[in-house]
Amino acid sequence: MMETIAALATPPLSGAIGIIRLSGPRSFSLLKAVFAENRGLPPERWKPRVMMLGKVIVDGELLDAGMAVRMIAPYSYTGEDMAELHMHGSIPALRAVLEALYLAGAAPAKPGEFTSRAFLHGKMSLSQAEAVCDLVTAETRDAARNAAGQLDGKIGRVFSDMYDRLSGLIAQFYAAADYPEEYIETGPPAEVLQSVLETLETLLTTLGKGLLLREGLRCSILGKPNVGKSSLLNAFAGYERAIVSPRPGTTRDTLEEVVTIGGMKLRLTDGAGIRDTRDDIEEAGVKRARSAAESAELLFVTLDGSEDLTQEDRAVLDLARDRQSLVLINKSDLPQKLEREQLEAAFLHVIPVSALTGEGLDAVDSTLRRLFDGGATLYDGSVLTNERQAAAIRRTMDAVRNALTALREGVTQDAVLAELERALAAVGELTGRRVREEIIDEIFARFCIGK
Ligand SMILES: Nc1nc2c(ncn2[C@@H]2O[C@H](COP(=O)(O)OP(=O)(O)O)[C@@H](O)[C@H]2O)c(=O)[nH]1
Ligand SMILES: [Mg+2]
Repeated sequence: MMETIAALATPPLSGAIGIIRLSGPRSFSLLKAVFAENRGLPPERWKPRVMMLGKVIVDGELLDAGMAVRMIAPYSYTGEDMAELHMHGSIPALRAVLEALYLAGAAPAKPGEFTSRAFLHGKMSLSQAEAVCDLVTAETRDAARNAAGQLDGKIGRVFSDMYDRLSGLIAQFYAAADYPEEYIETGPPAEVLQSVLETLETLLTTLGKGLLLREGLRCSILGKPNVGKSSLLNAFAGYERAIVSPRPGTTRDTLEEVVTIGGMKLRLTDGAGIRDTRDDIEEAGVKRARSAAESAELLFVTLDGSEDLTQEDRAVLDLARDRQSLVLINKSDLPQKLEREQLEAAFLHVIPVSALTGEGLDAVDSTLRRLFDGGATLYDGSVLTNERQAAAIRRTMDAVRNALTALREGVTQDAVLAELERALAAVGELTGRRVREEIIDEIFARFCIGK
């Protein structure tokens, strides 16, 4: 018998509403410990999936007015009996209700336990469960849309189709061995395997974009002191992330801020201005800024448009040569001195901006949009974002390739079958049909409580 779990499903912050979820066989009776429907109707008699108005009462003490709803197994998110209590988002009141529920016998839900129960009860596949986590933690519209597509089963259908094709093939091999006289061929094995390989290969090629979507692109703001690097970081972040000062050499540590520009998630770093210095702390900062720039996938080379180009600027521009970079000519609100022709000859994207007025930031936005595939990739759930899935796909492909080789070389059927079984096991890890408990635990541990 499964325990009945309870948790706060909304963030632990004060807000308009706070929702407590219950799942398990005792959901309805436990709800009675904290909620009284206005006409005195016990949850067991409520129409399922209809919100009931009532009072939140703990130990005879009125805590809130709220609404509650029940869902009857298997017609719920988890597939179990479930109840939700919608209260005002008052942290002390919500906490009191949770404590009362735990005292009455509910178990505190572990991270991801609602979704893992949904998976265990067959309400969703493993890739759909993983998509729940991706959707909740998505930071850009593309990431959210892709996760929603996967939640809808987009990638899961590919996996389960793979599973069916491989298990069909295995059955065919066994049938041929056991009942050669009734041997029915559903398709030439080599062709089935080849098409499985192609499908998986295509999926795997989307991983790079998927990881970018998840992890973001590392982008370094690079320039000599005082050109407005920290001001630009703040302008992109939308708040005063870094200290800005007219004094050169203010920023020493590297600061990172996750921002969305051109629909792209960027890990934007700002650091010390690049110059030769005798100050050993600043020197350490310059070193860090250089190494951040080296590992970055994109550079925002920043210049001060109100000044002539200096030797220090040229040294910075040298660092950006042959790198994916945008040259930002900052302080466009001031009278301009900097000559742009030479720069435009050497760099593809030279954009005047003003961190002060925000001028030109939209051009940075549209340039990035164009640079990074200009919306060519449809993030509709067909983009692989998950390393675990990628690893299982690689193992499947490896086994399928071995099976193909074995087939072609005409070795024993047993050898082919062993590889096919290995491929099936790897695909089973993708769908969740044959997945070890540790893997499941690991997946759901990434969730937050209440999901
Ligand atoms: N007029 C103007 N001043 C700016 C602009 N961006 C930065 N500044 C000023 O330039 C100075 C240096 O800015 P800061 O962001 O600290 O430069 P950093 O050393 O490159 O990080 C500060 O006084 C800023 O107020 C801009 O777009 N226009
Ligand atoms: Mg700075």
